[in-house]
Amino acid sequence: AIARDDLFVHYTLESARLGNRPMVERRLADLRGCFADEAAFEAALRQGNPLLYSVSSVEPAAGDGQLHYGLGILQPGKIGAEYYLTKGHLHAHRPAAEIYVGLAGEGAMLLEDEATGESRLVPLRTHSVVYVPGHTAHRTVNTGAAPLVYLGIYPSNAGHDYAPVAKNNFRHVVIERDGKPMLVPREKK
Ligand code: PAN
Ligand code: ZN
Repeated sequence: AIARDDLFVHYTLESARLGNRPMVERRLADLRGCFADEAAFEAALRQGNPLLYSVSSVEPAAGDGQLHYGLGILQPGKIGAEYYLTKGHLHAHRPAAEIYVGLAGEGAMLLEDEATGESRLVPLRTHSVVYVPGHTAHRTVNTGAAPLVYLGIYPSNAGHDYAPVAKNNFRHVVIERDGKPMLVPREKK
């Protein structure tokens, strides 16, 4: 049977930690290559190596039909005009979809269809749910001034494949323009 502390898990929005599960922390230096403005990235890194996001996960059981979930907290900030973001990934099991539930703060999901390259920017905020289809690279961005807290729920066999995004990044970037988030094509290097 599934352990009792995997049946009921408490979290707070402050720590955004699921029970006592370990938190995976991603700092600025871990995001090398993700931001469009490399000079702004190196300049920010010379000032320090802040925590950008952390995720704690609950994995009650593996196998057909089972679910895993993770609680993420993404800090507000920008590198150049580009909002703080997660690395982003495809699921190793490509058909695996995911549900994101916004719990606090204001942000968005950048979705990119692996087959067509079509990009979409979908708001992620309190009292909203985002459906991430299978075969879709997904990245979370914080477009607000407060931490963005969200829950991601996915099939236990989804897995993470970071390699395609690490190699090609996303085709679009989410930047602030006139105080508002905007999706623009990434400039070719
Ligand atoms: C999320 C992500 C979380 C961190 O739980 O793993 O937001 O983003 P990266 O994994 O891209 O660093 C999820 O989508 N799980 O499948
Ligand atoms: Zn995912």
